[in-house]
Amino acid sequence: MTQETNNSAVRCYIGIGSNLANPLQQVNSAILELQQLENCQWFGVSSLYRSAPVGPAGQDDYINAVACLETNLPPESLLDALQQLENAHQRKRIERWGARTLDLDILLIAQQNIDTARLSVPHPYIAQRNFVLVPLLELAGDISIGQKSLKYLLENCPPGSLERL
Ligand code: A4P
Ligand code: MG
Repeated sequence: MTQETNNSAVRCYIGIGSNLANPLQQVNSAILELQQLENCQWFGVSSLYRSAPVGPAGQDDYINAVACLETNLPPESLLDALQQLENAHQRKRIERWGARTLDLDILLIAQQNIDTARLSVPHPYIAQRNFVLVPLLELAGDISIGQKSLKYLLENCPPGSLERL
């Protein structure tokens, strides 16, 4: 598929999550697939974490990680590419924050603020989730979101069970 691109590449952070159908395998294969994305240059991935579910009760624990890449895809084309990967993992959208085989969220695109019908960047819940902030800190210890450092956001984040694998 030919994709529209911009001239300059921007650094993006992608949240990876799974709590269905062998989550560890889902996340590991998503990491390989992200490395193959067209028009994207791979910069690496955090450790993997096991985290308690946020959302409807009765779900299994999640495996979470954060990946870093640079791309010259426009933001909504990057979202399209990530949603294609989710669909390839038989992702079913049944309930908000419900169990899923694979969730790929755009956490940050450089310092951009995006608010369209399909896309909010920075990801709206980034500051409430230690399973996002802790792996992000591994990759980008010195970045700020808005005016706040990652370390500050983490100190003020609601606690949640998180285990590095
Ligand atoms: N969308 C808007 N902004 C973005 C963005 N920055 N990145 C839109 C990706 N998508 C974005 O997403 C719904 C719509 O959000 C998309 O069609 C896109 O246009 P979805 O993935 O279909 O639904 P969702 O994931 O259930 O909704 P939402 O609000 O994105 O949920 P989250 O924030 O992804 O939370 N607990 C643990 N421990 N670990 C987890 O990873 N994840 C969730 C999902 C809940 N609880 C969790 C975890
Ligand atoms: Mg999502």
